[in-house]
Amino acid sequence: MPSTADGSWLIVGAGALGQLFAASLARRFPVVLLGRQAAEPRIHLRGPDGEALRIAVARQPTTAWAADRTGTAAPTLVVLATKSHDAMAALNALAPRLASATPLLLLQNGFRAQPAISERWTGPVLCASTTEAAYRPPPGPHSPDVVHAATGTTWIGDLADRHFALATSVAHRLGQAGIAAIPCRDIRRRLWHKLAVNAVINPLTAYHRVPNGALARPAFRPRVTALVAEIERIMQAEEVPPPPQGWQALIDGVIQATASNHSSMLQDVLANRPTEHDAILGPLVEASLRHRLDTPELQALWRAASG
Ligand code: KPL
Repeated sequence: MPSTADGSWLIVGAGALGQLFAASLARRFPVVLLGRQAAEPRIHLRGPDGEALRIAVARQPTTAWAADRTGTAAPTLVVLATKSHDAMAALNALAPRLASATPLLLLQNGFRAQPAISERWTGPVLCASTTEAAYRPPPGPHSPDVVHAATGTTWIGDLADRHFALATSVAHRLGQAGIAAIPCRDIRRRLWHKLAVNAVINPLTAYHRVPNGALARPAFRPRVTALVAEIERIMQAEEVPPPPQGWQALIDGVIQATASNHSSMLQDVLANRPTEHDAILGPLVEASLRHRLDTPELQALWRAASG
């Protein structure tokens, strides 16, 4: 079983996070970034202090890489940075060219791709929960490809806690590339905590087309607190330990800290892209049904998001 993250990494998905990871890693390590389309072999990144960086990155369309039979070296790790609903199809397209023990690192939101891919893939599957903030600005003559709005922390572990040495090695390489990363043994808890935050902020901001901070306004408070109370009961039933400050304070803290952000779901809605509502709300809706919990606010959000 591989336990190091040496060698060349393949990053799949040229969204904000995929480009941020690729640009950061490419300055020190061999990396190839795959996206839907052919693209210039460089990423124009605006850093958190406003600095403009142009970083050389090897890039290819995913389909071209998958079809290449010329025997280019297989990657030692694949970072899946697609949207949650595209992750399994991306892996299936690449699988014939990957060694069956190739480790994966999943960067998806929610809790859909993580259990499904952990079950399907033959090699180790690491999951990440990150607070790195990055977005793709609207295209323009001087627009960067990606804006790294704020640095954060990336937690890495696998759902069965079987690959801590590998998680440590991957976190180490990310740290060397300037992405602060910490291996952990409780990634499921961390993913569910992030899911709770996203389940409140993303659908409400996307539905009402408001920035995250609007959810602190009196008009939204009754809905936010009712939703948090439902999520708290689901988490208890699922035996997900609460955050030390409590669920309401956790979620209000993120609303405040990201007040001027457009949530990723609002960005998807505004850009007419499919949203991640299934990956974010689906696991909570299913858990509430499993435990026979009455969750009217969650059900209403689910209906609005799926409709
Ligand atoms: O992760 C986020 C997202 O938009 O997906 C939050 C934390 C809500 C920040 O916008």
